[in-house]
Amino acid sequence: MNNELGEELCLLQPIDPLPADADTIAQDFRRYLDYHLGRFLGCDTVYLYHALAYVTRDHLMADWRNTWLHYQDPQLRRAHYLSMEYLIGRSLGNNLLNCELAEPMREAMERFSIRLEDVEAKEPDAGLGNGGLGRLAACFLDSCATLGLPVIGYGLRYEYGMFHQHIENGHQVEDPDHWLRDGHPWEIERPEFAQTVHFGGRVEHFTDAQGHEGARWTDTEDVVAVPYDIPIAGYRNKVVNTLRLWNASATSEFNLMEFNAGDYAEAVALKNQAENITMVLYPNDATENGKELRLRQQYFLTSASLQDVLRQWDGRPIEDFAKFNVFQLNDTHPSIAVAELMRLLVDEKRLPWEQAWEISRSCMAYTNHTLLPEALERWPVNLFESLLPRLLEIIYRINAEFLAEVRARWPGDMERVRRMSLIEEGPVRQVRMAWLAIVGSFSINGVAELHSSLLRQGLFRDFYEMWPERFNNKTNGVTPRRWLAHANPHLAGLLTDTLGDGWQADLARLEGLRPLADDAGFRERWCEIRHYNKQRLADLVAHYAGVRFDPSALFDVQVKRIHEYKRQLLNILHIIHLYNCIHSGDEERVPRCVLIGGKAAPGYVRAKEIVKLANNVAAVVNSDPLVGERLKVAFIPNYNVSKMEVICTGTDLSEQISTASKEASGTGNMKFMMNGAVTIGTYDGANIEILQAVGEDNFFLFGLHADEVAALRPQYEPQQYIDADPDLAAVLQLLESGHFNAVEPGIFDGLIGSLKSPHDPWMTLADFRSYIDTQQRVEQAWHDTERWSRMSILNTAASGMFSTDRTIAEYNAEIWRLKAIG
Ligand code: 26Q
Repeated sequence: MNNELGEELCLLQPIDPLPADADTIAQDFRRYLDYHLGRFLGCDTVYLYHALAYVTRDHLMADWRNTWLHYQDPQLRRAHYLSMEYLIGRSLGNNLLNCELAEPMREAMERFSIRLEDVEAKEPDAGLGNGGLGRLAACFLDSCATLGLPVIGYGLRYEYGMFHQHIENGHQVEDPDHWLRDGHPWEIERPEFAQTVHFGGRVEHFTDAQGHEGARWTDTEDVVAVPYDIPIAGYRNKVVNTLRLWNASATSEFNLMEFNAGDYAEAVALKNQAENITMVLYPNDATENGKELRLRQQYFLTSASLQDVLRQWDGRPIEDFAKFNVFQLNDTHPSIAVAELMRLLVDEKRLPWEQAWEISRSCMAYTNHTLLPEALERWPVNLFESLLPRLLEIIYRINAEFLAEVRARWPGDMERVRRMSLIEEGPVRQVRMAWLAIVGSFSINGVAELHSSLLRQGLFRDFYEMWPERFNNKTNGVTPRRWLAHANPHLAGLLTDTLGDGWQADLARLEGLRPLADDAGFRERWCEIRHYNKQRLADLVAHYAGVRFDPSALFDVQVKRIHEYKRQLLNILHIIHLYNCIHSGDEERVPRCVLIGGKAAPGYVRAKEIVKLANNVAAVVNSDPLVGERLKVAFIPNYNVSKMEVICTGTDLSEQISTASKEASGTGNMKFMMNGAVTIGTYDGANIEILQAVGEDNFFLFGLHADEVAALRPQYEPQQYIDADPDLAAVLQLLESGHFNAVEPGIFDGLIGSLKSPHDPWMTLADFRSYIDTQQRVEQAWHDTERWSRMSILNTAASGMFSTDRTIAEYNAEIWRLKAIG
């Protein structure tokens, strides 16, 4: 049996784990610092971080190799997660936790008078994602490793991750995120497994000596994909899986050209063009349609990954491929995989089309993450034609055979054929990537119950009628290791004292907290920890936003990407309403600190205006002496994973206020709940399942439901709500008066206009009254400290089902069907 290196497998011996006592760790740390990094103990903390990361990585190596050796078993079925995004955040703390190294490491550092936390804080976030979808992929990898599932993550090694956001005069300003500048200690470059990816060129058709037709894609521009592997450690189980990220590099031909061709500059420019592919993450959480570089990225990821899997398959019967391999497509971004696998099987492996299609369709599974029609990916046919001509041919053939099936099933139904075609006709013909993913997959899932059912009834209805058995739901989750055990060490300690160890990988055990909600002593400990976490959050806010939060106030938080459908505007309207109440002498209010954070896509003008409005309202409220401590508002710049680790533990009220039907799931909602926040939310996405789990008494539900939103839309008249509601009228009046933009006249006219438009797709004003009233109920509950702490405990207790361990167990039971190792 040959292994990847072409050596006999038996030459590859497992290696022994390193001793993990504080003495050895301290020694190794000094060796890295002194002999590898060439730095002194008193150097910049960033080098201490590097030394610590290397020591930690060394401790992962033996398990990483052993896990890999396990996976070489030819009888093992494996899954390949294809995603354009992995929003990992920091790795040091998480790896120390999962590998049980935190304590010896802390002890070792104490000998040098170094605080582990200070070193951890030096790690830059790996921000290779935009938001929910990318963070979900990272949580999934953690759970796959913890469950011992043979799953490899494939992605791109962007040189620049998600931009850094800073605020200037209230406006968002973007700075590049050169996260690799100081080196990335977690990765291992493996040039020996590089793959070549083709672009451009043309297709030649031929008939071979046996009379079989074939296609040859020639005159291509080639780019080399070099893999960088990152270890993904399971929780205390000695399993270490792999995240393989591809880096684009020019082929060696470019180097030759530099010497031979007269045009040196042209040669270097071409080299740059090739290496541009993985230069930057597109900072868009909806869609940036039609950008050629984005399509290049998608194909680059997909082709390199599929070739890598086929390389490992080499020498085994291709008929068995689908029995041992499954691909999970994280949204349509890698959905070109459907056509690329066909190309590799038909053109390279010379399989008959029908057999290739059978294999291909049996090993692809697709997850949808959005219902917003404008976010559905479409690519102009002519772009495909010039960039990926062979793939376009393959898509045409898939489409022809698929539409023949549709016609056979619904004879004469031309309208249906038009709707279902992979090619959208019109002035610009476009490839519908979601349709390609559906036609090419055996499983199609949404990410929360409501979302999956809306997909079946709405967006994917035609396909559901054709293949109902392919559709399923997999409600999202979050990993409790990062989001509870690591982020909230004090609460984790209390949980372990109360429930015993092991809840970290068996989150349903949190149910055991329920009876303790009635225990005054327990509630007291709970509140002490929450107070500590709130102080930590207050320090973060003071540091980054320069606003003082008093931990005895209600901490009301909305952090997520800035998008109209998420309705940060509704939150801001409520803040203005509270401001009005204070000014009109309403003494009943509860002291409240409102925190808003999130990034706007750089080209999304309306979202940037929302950032500006949040900042301006904060400035006015915070500097008003009459308001004092009753209301504080802060916008935290550069919201990211490591900030969320602090934010979610110190939040009392979690704002999940999207227009019903628009938020596919949400996952921030789960992080807050797990850490004891109570949600104010609409009947949308996973909020519904959170509500069901925790019960109506422990959740502040408001607003129109999805069906009511749909029914109201054609007759939506925002002016009616304004006329009928003096509070709303007062809020809008203050906004329109220029109170929050005294020196910047008119800058919010567009925003205000959108709220008052009958065509406002997010129907913000329709939910205003219900939101305001529900916020009032929040305050009543907050007044009653005992009631609130009860609610808080019950939220954590009910959060067990929102562990990605449950989500991944379902993916595995119903889609992947992998055998766990160990
Ligand atoms: C597409 C084409 C071109 C450029 C960018 C994109 C692009 C990039 C990222 C489109 C969408 C995304 C990300 C979407 C996303 O994060 N969706 C969220 O997924 C979460 C995990 O399932 C859900 O919880 C959220 O409800 C959903 O909004």
